[in-house]
Amino acid sequence: MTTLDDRLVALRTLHAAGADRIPSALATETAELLERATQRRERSPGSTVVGVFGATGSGKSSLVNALVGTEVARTHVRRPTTSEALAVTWDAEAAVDLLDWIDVRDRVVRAEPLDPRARQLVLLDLPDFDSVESTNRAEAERLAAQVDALIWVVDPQKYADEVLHAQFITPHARHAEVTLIVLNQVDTLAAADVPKVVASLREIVKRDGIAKATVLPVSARTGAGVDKLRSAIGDLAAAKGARDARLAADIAALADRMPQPGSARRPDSRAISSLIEEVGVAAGVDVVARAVGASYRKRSAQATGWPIVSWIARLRADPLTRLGLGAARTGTTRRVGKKGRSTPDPALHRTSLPPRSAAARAKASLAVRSFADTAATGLTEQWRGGLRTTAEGALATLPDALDLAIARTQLPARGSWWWAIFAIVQWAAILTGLVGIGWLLAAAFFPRFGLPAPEIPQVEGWGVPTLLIAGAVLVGILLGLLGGLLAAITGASRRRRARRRLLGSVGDVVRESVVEPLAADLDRARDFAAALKVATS
Ligand SMILES: Nc1nc2c(ncn2[C@@H]2O[C@H](COP(=O)(O)OP(=O)(O)OP(=O)(O)O)[C@@H](O)[C@H]2O)c(=O)[nH]1
Ligand SMILES: [Mg+2]
Repeated sequence: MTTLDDRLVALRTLHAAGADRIPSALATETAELLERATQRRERSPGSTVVGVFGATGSGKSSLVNALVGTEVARTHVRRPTTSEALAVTWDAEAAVDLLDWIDVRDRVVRAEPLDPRARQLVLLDLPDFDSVESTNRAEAERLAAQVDALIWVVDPQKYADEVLHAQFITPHARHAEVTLIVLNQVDTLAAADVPKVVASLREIVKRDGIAKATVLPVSARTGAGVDKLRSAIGDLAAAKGARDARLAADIAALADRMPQPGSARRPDSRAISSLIEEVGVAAGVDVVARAVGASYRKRSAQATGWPIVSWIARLRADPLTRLGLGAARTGTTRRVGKKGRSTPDPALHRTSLPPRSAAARAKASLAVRSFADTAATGLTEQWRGGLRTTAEGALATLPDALDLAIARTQLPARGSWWWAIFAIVQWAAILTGLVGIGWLLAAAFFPRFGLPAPEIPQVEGWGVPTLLIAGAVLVGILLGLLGGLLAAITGASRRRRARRRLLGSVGDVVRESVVEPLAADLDRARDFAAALKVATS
């Protein structure tokens, strides 16, 4: 069983989740209804306000008099007669608050209740709703929204009136539980015609949307049927549920007019991963990862290459530094620059990644938009539009956030332990080579200066100094080749690791600024749909 409290909670959800997804007029009505429900529930919980509505001359005032049993309301042949609402109460104290709130000034207090169960009844005689006086109509409409139960009074001439049915009864189709339809002036019909007119009226009301309406034939003039009407009013007042039933019907009627959001599932992890991949590639993850590999290879060549020529490598700029992602910014240590300036804070610093090409930017935008569209599948147009707006909002902040995330990513930048060993061996080889050269030079030139030439031992017919030189050159070449191979292998693994880390950073940004806001939208749609179900049940 759905209680009024459940419905009010649902209505609050509809208001919050539906904001800018439902037409603004509906949003305003929702806020007004929430306010009205709160106001009504704070006042006279035991009272039941029953309003008597109808066209001018249908006999509303006469009927109120007949019900009360004395002339409390003015009736007249001149039209319209009643221009201000009149309240009849049987417990003046209990209803004061309520009557102040609904702003009915004209009040009479009676002693003898029209039904024993209706001591806390407030009966309202109202101006006509189809009046030539627009203030009458406004007053009737205002109170139709505020009373707890509605009595529609029609007469045999105008019971099929279009205005009454289309503009008043149909919008209150949800209010059947708190609605009585009274066919007045049955004394003007031949007795045999009464059931026919009642049946015809019931049929029309059915078409209005009220399947099981209570239609009571009465005559205010002769008093026929008035007792039955009194007891029907007594039923409404006795249950004391009219107030809640009315508010529940208001909520249901309003919810009936709200657009369905449809239903959609949250994007799965595969879709999220491929979005991150696409956005990451567009943001230059591969450019940076390749630079990490190239930087490693360059530094490795510097450290392990043939020392005589490896200084040439030193002249080339480090590929990472060229991107504004120098080793100092990416490693754990922060170096102080050559001129004593400290390296810029990565949080403030932008990478100098080549400005993303129009094509790359378009690709990232497309990826985000199509992710949002896929996520919105199953939602109705209004809600899809909402997700699209969210995606556009994310796209506005995404490039900067990605740049920052890339700048902040800790890239693998340390050297390798084997560089030192290679360097030592390289230098040892060079020294060995120099010894060989010195030896040969000594053998050639010492005799000229009258010095004894050093002896040159032979191994397998080769002079030892020559072998030393050849060995040094060979070791240099071999180390160069081996170092290059190791640097290529390690560089590739550094590149892959850097790519993984960069995609990790990109993933954090994409999750926070794209996936989560869209998921929140989907949750909103789901909450709205659930609330709609409760409100209309
Ligand atoms: N024959 C007959 N005449 C009725 C009956 N009820 C009301 N009348 C007459 O219809 C006329 C209008 O009655 P009111 O009670 O003033 O009608 P109303 O609906 O209050 O009209 P407004 O205040 O102008 O909206 C009066 O002349 C009544 O005497 C009825 O049951 N039978
Ligand atoms: Mg009247």
